[in-house]
Amino acid sequence: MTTKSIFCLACVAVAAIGLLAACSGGEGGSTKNASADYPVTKKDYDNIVNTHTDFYVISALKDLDSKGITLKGDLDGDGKEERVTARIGNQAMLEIMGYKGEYGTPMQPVLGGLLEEYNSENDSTTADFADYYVQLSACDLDGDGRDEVIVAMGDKSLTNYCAIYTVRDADTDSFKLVGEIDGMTPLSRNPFIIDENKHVLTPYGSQGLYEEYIYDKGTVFKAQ
Ligand SMILES: [Ca+2]
Ligand SMILES: [Ca+2]
Repeated sequence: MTTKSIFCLACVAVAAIGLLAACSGGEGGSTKNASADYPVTKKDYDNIVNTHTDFYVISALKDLDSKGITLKGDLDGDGKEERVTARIGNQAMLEIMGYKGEYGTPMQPVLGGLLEEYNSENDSTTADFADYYVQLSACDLDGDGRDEVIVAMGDKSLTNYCAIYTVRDADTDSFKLVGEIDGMTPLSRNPFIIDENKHVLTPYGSQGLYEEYIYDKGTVFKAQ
């Protein structure tokens, strides 16, 4: 296991925020409000994924309904809005969909089996998922001007996963899964932090340890 040590977890967050040119793609989404000097707020420590921007939506699984949550904005910079939704659909199944143009693409992240387990239990109020959340975020991880979509699910504590999708230049199968990351236990802070290099950090423990993942050339890999 490759790990990197720094002085403290808070230092990671503060340094990342200080150096960060905030994640941003195109314009036009009503939820998109990226800022280069995004202030440190309690909210930064209350998400599964911290992109240091307001460009995310999150909901407790028990609060999701048929309308669900939607992340919308021009993710690929073509001037048109894309949407990603997480909602409770038919037969109480949690559905995650990406929409580009007129077409929708089912997004079926593995998420350590969480999504499958949730849908097999078929009951959003089950005690097993009482403290679980789903979060949709977007950030340009490889600097090509197109946002990647990050679908995350977890309890912000022991069990957290995120799946990374690219937005393809096509109306069908527009959202392609390129990698998944198992989050660590960050002691009440974010399981995943996007740093100033747009790498995904997964902090764990109390000694400032984290693992670092990079998305580049169409794949997600662990930094050496
Ligand atoms: Ca677009
Ligand atoms: Ca990108």
